[in-house]
Amino acid sequence: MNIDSKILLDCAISAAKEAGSHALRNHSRRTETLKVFEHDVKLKLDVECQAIATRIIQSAFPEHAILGEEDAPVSDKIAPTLDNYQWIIDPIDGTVNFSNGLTNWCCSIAVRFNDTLASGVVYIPVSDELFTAANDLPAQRNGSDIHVSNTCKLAESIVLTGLDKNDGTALPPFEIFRTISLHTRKTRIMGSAAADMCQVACGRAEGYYESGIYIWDVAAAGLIINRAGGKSEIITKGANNRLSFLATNGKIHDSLRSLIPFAKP
Ligand code: LIP
Repeated sequence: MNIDSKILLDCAISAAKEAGSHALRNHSRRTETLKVFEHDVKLKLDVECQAIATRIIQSAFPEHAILGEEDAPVSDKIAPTLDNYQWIIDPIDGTVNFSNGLTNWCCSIAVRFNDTLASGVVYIPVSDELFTAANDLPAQRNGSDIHVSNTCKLAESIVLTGLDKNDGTALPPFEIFRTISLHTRKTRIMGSAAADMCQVACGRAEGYYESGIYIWDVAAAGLIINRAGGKSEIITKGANNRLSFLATNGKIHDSLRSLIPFAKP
């Protein structure tokens, strides 16, 4: 990898903080909608925040590729660039929460070199929490090192998850939810995958699993969990950047994994 991961990390921090702060400052505009789907919304602020992050990244690294949720191509190939760096942006992860005035949402930005994640940032504007990591730097929250919890028993664990809109190709998400709930202390659906995974990284929960999630929701936080001493893993890859994804404190990984069906998301 040619570029120092700290330089990439600093750029990701600027981009995530600028984009997240723009969303927070413009909270009164949170219902300005571009599209409404059955289970989702696309906001004007999603697009504005991605443009802010993109501008910051491209002014530092004009030749790098950008994969952003708001204009993602229908392909999961890395766009060819001079040096194979790709930035992965989710400008507002937890869009429906944000749009409804719920507080759990964040901005997530990762950069990878070929298939290796170099740096990742998740910024949660409402609590002003900045989670960061690089492949050769520790995971941190607001500049202090963080670690996953030491809980070893699934029965004593909190697992955060989401219920994807099952299109019939994946195994029924309610069944998976029920199975996980029966084996853990608590299961929670909080509505922002990247923010959820940061809770695992800093020891507030033990695991995260979702059967139909996208690369931009989990790229940065997956690296943050790994660098905090946990483990993250793509269980299966579907089309269009869609994944089934598991991330834990490492100690409950195998037990939680054994409950998860291996079907395409
Ligand atoms: C959302 C996730 C949420 C998940 C949804 C969705 P968005 O991301 O973070 O936890 O359950 O399926 O992908 O669309 O708000 O960026």
